[in-house]
Amino acid sequence: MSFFKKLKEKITQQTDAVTEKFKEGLTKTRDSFAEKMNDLVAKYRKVDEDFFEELEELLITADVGVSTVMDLIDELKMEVKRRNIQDTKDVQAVISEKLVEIYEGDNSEEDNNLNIQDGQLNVVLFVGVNGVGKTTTIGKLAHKLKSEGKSVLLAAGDTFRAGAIEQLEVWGERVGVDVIKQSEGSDPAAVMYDAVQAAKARKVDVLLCDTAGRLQNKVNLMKELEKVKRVIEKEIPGAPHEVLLVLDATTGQNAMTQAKQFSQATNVTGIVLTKLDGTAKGGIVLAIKSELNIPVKLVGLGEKMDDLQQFNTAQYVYSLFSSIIEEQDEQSS
Ligand SMILES: Nc1nc2c(ncn2[C@@H]2O[C@H](COP(=O)(O)OP(=O)(O)O)[C@@H](O)[C@H]2O)c(=O)[nH]1
Ligand SMILES: [Mg+2]
Repeated sequence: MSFFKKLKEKITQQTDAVTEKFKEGLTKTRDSFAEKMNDLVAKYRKVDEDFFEELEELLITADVGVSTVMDLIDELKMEVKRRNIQDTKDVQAVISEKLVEIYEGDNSEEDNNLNIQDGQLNVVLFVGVNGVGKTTTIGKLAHKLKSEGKSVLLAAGDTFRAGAIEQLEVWGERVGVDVIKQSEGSDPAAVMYDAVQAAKARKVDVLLCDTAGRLQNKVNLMKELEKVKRVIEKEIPGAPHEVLLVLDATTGQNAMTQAKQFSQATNVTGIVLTKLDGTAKGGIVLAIKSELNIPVKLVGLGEKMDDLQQFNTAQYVYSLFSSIIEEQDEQSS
C-alpha cells in the first residue's frame, strides 16, 4: 500500500469535520507549497543534484527550518538511491513520508494530548508575547473543554494590557464560563491566588490562566511568570499541569526565538501555534518540533470558537500534500 493511502487511512479515524478544518486552515500553505512543488517537478523531470538544491530552498522558504531541511534532504537522497527513484514526481511521495518520520521521531505515539486528568483540578498556564493569541486560545479551549463536558474557570492574569481583562470576559460570556479577575494594574500573582481558591471551592475540572505578554523588559516578564507559577504550585501540588507557550505562526523565525527564550526561563510543556490559517509558511510546525523538541499540542486555524484543533502530524502532512496526492491518485487509477 502506498504511503499516501496509509496516511489517508490514519486520517479517516478522525471525523470529517477535523479533516476539513485542517485542510481549510492550511489552504495558504498548501496552495503555495503545491504550486512550487509542481513547478519544481516540471522543471526537473529527473532527480539530480540541482533538483535537490532547489527543493532545499523551497522547504527553507516554507519556514521548515534549516537544520530540519538538511536532515530531510540527506534522508531523501538516501531513500531515492535505495529505491532507485528516477522521476522527480515520485520523490514527492517520499517527502511526505519522511516529514511524518521526522516529526514523529522515534516514538510514533505522539505526545500532543493535553495533560488533563479526570477527577482533579487541572491548571493550564498560557504564556507568550503580546498579540500571539493567548486570550483567544483560552476562549477556544474553554469552549472545547466545555463541549467535552468539563467544568472550566478562567483567570484574568493579564492585568497589564488595557482591555485584556474585558477581552477575556467577552470570551467567558460567549462560551458560558466564569472569569476570576481583579482590577487593571493589580498583581497577577494575587489574581492567580484568587482563581485557584475559587477553582478549588467550585471543584472545577480545568482552570485556564491568562498572563501578560509584555512588560517593560523581558527580565521582568520572566520574573512575573515565575511568581505566578510559584503561587499555583504552592496551592496545588503538581500544578500547573501544562505550561503552554503560544506562538504566532505568521512570525516565522521570530517565533523560534521566542520559543528559545521562554523555554530557557520556564518549563514549557507544549506549544500552541496560532494563525496557521494566516500564513503560507506552515512549515514552521516541523521546525519547532525538530529544533526545540517541544510538542506542538494545539494549532489555531482561524479566529472562530471552533478553530482550535489538537495537532496531528498525519492530518497536517496530508493537508499539505492533499492536492498533489489526489492528482497523482487520479492519474494512477
Ligand atoms: N486568523 C487567526 N487569528 C487568530 C488566531 N488566534 C488568534 N488570532 C487573532 O490574533 C489577535 C490577537 O489575539 P489575542 O488573543 O488578543 O492575543 P494575546 O495578546 O496573546 O492575548 C486577535 O485579533 C485574534 O483574533 C488564529 O488561529 N487565526
Ligand atoms: Mg491577551
